[in-house]
Amino acid sequence: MTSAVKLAALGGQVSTLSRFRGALVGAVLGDCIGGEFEGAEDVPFDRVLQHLSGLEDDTRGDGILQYSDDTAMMRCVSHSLLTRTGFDEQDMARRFAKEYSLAPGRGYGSGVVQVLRKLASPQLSDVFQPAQAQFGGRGSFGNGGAMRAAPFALAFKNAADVRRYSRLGAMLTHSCSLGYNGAVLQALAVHLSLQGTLALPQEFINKLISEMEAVEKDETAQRDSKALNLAEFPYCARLHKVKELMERNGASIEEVISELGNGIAALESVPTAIFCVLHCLEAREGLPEHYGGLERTIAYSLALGGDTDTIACMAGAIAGAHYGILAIPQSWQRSCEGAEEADQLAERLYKLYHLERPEDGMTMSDSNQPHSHGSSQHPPNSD
Ligand code: R7I
Ligand code: MG
Repeated sequence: MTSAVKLAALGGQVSTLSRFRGALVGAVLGDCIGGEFEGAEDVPFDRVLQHLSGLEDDTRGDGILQYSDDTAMMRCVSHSLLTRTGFDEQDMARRFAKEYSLAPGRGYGSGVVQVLRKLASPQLSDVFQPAQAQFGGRGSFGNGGAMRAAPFALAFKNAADVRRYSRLGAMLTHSCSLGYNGAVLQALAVHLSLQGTLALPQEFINKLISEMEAVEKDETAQRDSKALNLAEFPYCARLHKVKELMERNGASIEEVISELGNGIAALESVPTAIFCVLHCLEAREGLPEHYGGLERTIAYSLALGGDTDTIACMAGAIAGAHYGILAIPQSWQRSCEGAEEADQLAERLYKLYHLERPEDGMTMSDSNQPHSHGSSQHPPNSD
């Protein structure tokens, strides 16, 4: 039986609007709800559950949990892809810079703010250049490219486009391969989840491993992992650990943190987010029985501590694409700033995804160079 047939047999409905809405709203919720524990070392389940039950209190008002840079930048990505009907690096870069200048206090990484300030310069012609100057010229390996990658999976149907544009979109701020390949992995995970692949978890993880084997073959990726003293094919190595932890079924929080990480580096957080989703496909000890899979995923991501908002944001996008919008409690949505807008953006991205584009069906040759990649059918505008 082919995968598609197997998924159909499992009743997996493919790429429904509900999945698109779930993905973007799930991401915003992870960001807003996860902010409470950002940087915490040890987060007992009791504290997580107390925080989450507080969201059910109607007297607290709407939008009380504010979003951070994760959602701020994801909004920019969505608006840019929608306005330009595709990827336009100039437009996206300008939106990042403008968003940062209007609301600099959203918790941006300390390095990326230098990039965002440079991107605001009207004299700048190469929008990839400021990112390349970061960290002694190697670029950032932070998870800032990955945290905002979900909309690429919602805008492009073909895996090759998802890979290509999530990479370029990340390179506007993160030019180290560990940074942009984390974004590619996150976007591919959302892409597969939208198609119902999480109904077969082994297939999901194996597919991600084979995708990343191709991605990490790249010469720059090989060079960067060597320079940073990492294993060859570092994302593949982490994804194999995810598989081992899944097979162990019942790994402790401490084991998960020590084997996968919970930090601000993309390598220490994207595979972790993927594990959170896979681990929470079934009921878990310490989490309420009435919780559905999306609630479990967000709760579990918070319990890992560390970069909780970003890990929950990435896990929320992947899980939301699997369970759909109806699995997200209304009270959680009401509590989070930006959830309503994310829902509307997801609906518009759904239309873009299904739009017939001239390049559909053509084979895309992936290039290592960030230039000459505007897929937009319009010249950059200045809005
Ligand atoms: O990756 P980025 O946008 O933000 C990462 C996290 C997210 O959780 C955000 O929500 C925010 O809270 O922070 O920001 P960057 O500044 O590019 O990278 C984040 C941090 O990773 C940097 O401030 C550095 O501490 C570290 N880092 C590096 N350190 C040494 N060498 C990233 N790249 C390097 C490097 O090459
Ligand atoms: Mg964060």
